Amino acid sequence: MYISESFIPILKNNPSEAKIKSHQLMLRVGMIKQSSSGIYSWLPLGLKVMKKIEQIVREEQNKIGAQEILMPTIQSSEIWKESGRYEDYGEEMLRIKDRQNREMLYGPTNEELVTDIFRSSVKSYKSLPQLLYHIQWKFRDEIRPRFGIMRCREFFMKDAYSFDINDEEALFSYNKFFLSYLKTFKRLDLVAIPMAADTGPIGGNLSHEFIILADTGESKIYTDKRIFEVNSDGSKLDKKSLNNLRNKFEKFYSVTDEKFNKEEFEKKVIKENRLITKGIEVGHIFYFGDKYSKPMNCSVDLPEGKKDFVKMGSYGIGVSRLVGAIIEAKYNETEEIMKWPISVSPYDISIIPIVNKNDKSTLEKAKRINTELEKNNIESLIDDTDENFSSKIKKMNLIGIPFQIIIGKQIDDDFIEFKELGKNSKKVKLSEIIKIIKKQKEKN
Ligand code: 5CA
Repeated sequence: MYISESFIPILKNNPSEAKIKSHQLMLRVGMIKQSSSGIYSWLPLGLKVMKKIEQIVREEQNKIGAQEILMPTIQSSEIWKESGRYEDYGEEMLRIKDRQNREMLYGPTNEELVTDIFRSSVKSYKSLPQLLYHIQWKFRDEIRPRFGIMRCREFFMKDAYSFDINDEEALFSYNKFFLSYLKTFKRLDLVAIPMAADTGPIGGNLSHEFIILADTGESKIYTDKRIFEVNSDGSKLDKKSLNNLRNKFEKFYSVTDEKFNKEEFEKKVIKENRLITKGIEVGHIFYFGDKYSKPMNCSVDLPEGKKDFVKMGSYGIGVSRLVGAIIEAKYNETEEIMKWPISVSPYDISIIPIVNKNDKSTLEKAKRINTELEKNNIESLIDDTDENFSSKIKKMNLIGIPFQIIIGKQIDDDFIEFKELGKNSKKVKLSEIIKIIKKQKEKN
């Protein structure tokens, strides 16, 4: 993509309304534009990042056998009255009336809707388990939308729902999501720690929040530092491996605010290992048994002939929130550099030719390089404007594409100036650059 043809509305200065880095940067480089309080449009650069995150989330859901569906954003109040949540949900729910005066709402979450879909067709235990997920917009009329897309009103979420015959099978499903979350966040180059959490309006008694550490996070956490060393490598999708995996994490005290108990913390964690800090909740999983299936009469025939309500869980990832969370985690305060992980970077590499009005040879070279990169599925952003070199570099540093090619006046066809953000530049062959980038991309 050539900058001269792109829609990347960069602002000259940091917008004053933005309090945290991710919000500042996303507005500054034109990733998002606020349309009203807590409601944003996603512009090309921001949408590219979000789509890449979405695709990684999708692939990891598919790997555990979950199937994608798409539900409407507007729901009928009927099913919410059945579950008993229509009144309970309170003012966070955006309620609407249609022209027949029917009560509708913009879905803040979809437990009821998916239970209704499930109960209308599944009647026997033989069809279980089922894992269904969707990735789409949700709306919560947050009392205090803030930090840009981190806590907004309309946001993009992956939500999944599991249906099982009994507690044991349901916990197996829960653990599959537990593992898939660890893998998803790893591919996003994030360290997200599962922490025992409160269930809030979703309900149930087993729940983990996946938290990444960040001073600007809204969740207060109390943990045993050693939990950061636990890893999920090699874990398989069978009951035993998954149980072991959860045990490995749960050995270490690690909770969010609502679950914190001072006495327990001090008893279980020696002083040197205590960490009290802040983090961003990027995912949340729940097991709630028959909380919805019972009032909504969603049951299946059991092998012995009896009927029972299906056992359900739900599993969310804040896809749009992750765009901001990655910036919070990856922004280097001292060097003032944002470097996107290659797996979600809007472009793989930027090409910065020093363009002179009378001499376009550097631009010609940029085009030749781009053609070669394209052949190797490497996507570049080329600054073909005639701005001066230092403002071009500033712009690209701000956007945070992890690699740069700089084409100066002395054109050498064999060796190219190549730079990884935050490191020194070096002269290398194009074939070498292609190798480096491909290798990084393959890691994902
Ligand atoms: N149905 C359940 C399944 S997990 C659910 O809705 N859970 S949730 O309320 O915890 O939301 C899931 C994820 O969505 C959160 O972990 C968070 O990453 C994201 N999220 C929630 N509220 C907002 C918001 N106001 N703005 C941006 N992201 C949000």
